[in-house]
Amino acid sequence: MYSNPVISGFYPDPSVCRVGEDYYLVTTSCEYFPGVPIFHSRDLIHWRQIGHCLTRSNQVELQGCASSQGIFASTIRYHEGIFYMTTTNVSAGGNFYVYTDDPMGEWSEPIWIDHKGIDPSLFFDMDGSVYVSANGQPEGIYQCEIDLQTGQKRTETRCIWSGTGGRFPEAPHLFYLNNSYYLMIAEGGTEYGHMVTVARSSSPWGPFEPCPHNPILTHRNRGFHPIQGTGHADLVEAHDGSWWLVFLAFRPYGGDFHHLGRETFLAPVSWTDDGWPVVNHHRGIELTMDTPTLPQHPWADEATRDDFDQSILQFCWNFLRNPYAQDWSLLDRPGWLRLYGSPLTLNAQDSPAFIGRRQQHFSCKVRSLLDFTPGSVGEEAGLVVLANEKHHYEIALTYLDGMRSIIVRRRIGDLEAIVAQQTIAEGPIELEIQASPEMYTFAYVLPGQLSHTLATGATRYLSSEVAGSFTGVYLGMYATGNGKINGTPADFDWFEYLPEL
Ligand code: 6LW
Repeated sequence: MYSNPVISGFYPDPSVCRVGEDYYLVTTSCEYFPGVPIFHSRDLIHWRQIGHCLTRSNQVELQGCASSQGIFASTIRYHEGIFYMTTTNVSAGGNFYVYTDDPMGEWSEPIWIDHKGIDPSLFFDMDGSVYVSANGQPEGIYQCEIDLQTGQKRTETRCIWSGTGGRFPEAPHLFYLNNSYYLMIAEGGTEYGHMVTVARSSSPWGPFEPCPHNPILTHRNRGFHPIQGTGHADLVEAHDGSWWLVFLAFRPYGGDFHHLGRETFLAPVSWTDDGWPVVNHHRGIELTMDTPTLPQHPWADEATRDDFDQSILQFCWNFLRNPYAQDWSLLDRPGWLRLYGSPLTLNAQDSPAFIGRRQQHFSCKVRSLLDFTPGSVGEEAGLVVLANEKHHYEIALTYLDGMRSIIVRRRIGDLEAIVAQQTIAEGPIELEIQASPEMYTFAYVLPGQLSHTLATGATRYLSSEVAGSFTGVYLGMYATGNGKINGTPADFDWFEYLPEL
C-alpha cells in the first residue's frame, strides 16, 4: 500500500534509474534555478531530494527565458559508474547532457548534442553503442548514435517510430529486455488526453511493432477521476525483480483546474505472456495504491521551519531564472535570509529578488517573520503565491501615502489590483498565507496579537489552465524597488511550511 503522488507539487516528467538497491529520479524545472532536482529512494515510494543537476549558471542559461520554458524533460541513466542526465534548454542551446560519479555532488559542464527536438534520452547498447532518442518534426521519435565523450553524432538522425496516432509523440525511452528493444513514449500532450504507448523491435532502429493493448496507461477516458493527465513515463526493474513505472499526472480541483502542477506518480508493472507491459493490471491509477511494494524505507520528515541559520540554502528553495548574486544573502545578517529588492518586480520575465518553494499540499499554511521598513516610495517586500509573472498574489509591506502599510495585491493576466491595504506599526511582522484547495487567505500577526486576515484569492486563477503554465504554484519571499534600486534590505528570520494532511 502506498499513496500517490509519490512526489507532490511541480515535479513533472520523472525519469528514474537504479544502482544496486538505490533509486535516483530527476524532474523538469523550466524557468527555476537551480535546475533539474534529483531525488534518492530505497523503495521508489519515499523520495528525499539530494540536490540539483544544474547548479551553475554556465550549465543552464535561463536569463530572460519565458515562464514554462527553460529546462524541459530530463532523463537519468547510469552506465559503468557514471550517472548521465540529458535534457533540453528550449530557451538557449537545446539538447545536452551532464554527468557525475556522485549524484549528491557537482555535475559536469554541458556536452551539447546536435539533435533538434525535446525529451532526449540515452540508451547504452550491449555492443557499446550509445543512442540518443528525442521527439522531432514531422512528429515522431528520432534517433542517432553519438560519441559519449563529445556528444558528436556517429550516424544520421532518423525517425524510428511515430507512435499510435496521438498528437505530440515525445518522452521516448529505449530499453533492451527479453531479447527485444522496447520503445516507450508519451502521446496526446501533457494534458487531459495524455497517454503512454510502447512498441518493440529486434533492432534499436526498428521497425517497431506497437503493443496490442496501447495505450498502456491513460486517464483520458476517466472523466471526474481525481487523477488526470497520466503520461510521460519511465520504467525501472527493481532490485527484487519487480517492475515499476514513474510518470506524471495532475490533480484538478473544483472542475478542470490544477494549480499544484504536474506531479510524480508510481505504478506497478507486470508482463503478459508474450512480453508486453501491463500497468497496475489495467486498473488505472489511484491516490491509494493497494499493491505489494518493496520493503518500505521512509525518510525522516522534512523540517517544517527553515531558520536560515545555514550558510547555504536548503534544496527546496529556488530562484526565478539565473539569480543576481547581489539580490540575496544568508551572511549579511546571520540567521536571517536577506533580500535586496532590485528594480525588477514579480511581473518581470527576469530574476527579481525572489526565493520560493513549490506548494506540495492543497491545504497548507506558510508563515514568515519579516523585518522590513521601506525607506522610500516603491520599496516593497513580503510573501507571494506565484504561478508566473502574469499570475500571482502577494501580501507585502510597502509605503503608501507616506505611511508604512501592508497590502494584498492580485495579478491575474492583465488585471492587477491592490485589494487590501492598511497602515501598520513599525517592527517585525509575521506574514501568513493559508492555502485551502480553492482559496488562499492572506493575514498578518503583530507581536502578541491574533492573526488579522486581510484578503483572499482563488486558487483557480493561478492554475495551469488559467495561467497557461507547465509549472505549479510556488510559495515564496520577495523584495522589489518597483523600478528603482531598493536600498532597504528585507530580512526574513524564518519561513514555515505547514502541510495540513
Ligand atoms: C516536456 C514534454 C512536454 O519536455 O512538456 O508536453 C515538456 N510535453 O514532454 C515540459 O514538461
